[in-house]
Amino acid sequence: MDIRVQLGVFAVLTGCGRTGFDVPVGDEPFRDCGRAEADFFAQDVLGYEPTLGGGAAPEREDVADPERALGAPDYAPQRVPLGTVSIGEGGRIDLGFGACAGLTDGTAEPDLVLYEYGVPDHVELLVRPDGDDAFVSLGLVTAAGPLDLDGRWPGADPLAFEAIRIVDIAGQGLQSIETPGADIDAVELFDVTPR
Ligand SMILES: [Ca+2]
Ligand SMILES: [Ca+2]
Repeated sequence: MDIRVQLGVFAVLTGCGRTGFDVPVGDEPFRDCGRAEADFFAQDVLGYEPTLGGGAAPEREDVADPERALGAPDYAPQRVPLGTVSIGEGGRIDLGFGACAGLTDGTAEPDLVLYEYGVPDHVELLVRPDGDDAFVSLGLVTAAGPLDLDGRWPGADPLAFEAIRIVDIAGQGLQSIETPGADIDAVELFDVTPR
């Protein structure tokens, strides 16, 4: 190769400039999973079936809105909307995390918090591992407070999960026709990873 051609090739290569890591993305700051507070809370309603267990749908309109389970906890007892969604006697709700998946820490420390209003109900908690189609049951939990998932997960730790399913156990907890089943305010993740 002629020296001038070699220099030309070198100039073209170095003229490429920025690598893929620092190419500007418009005026918006580059945002991936885990930078915003919202990434650590449920972001999408994937399913809501309050009558699945054969019970009636909630009588209060505001608690029949599954989006009340999204974002940071905002339950307020004297307000309409209350800030919670009632999942119905034996009903269920499926929630996703946008561009994120929840990530367990591989130890017995908590990985997730279920925020529930009022008397703690028992629910079945299921997770859908990242990239899978099916939910896997992690057993019965009390639907209030921090939960370790690793001790309940039959597979290898840590677990990345893209969605959770909360199923109410009928016939227990405070039974009300206005707000039947577990009353979910929010779901918070301790750690996340991009899906
Ligand atoms: Ca854990
Ligand atoms: Ca809420």
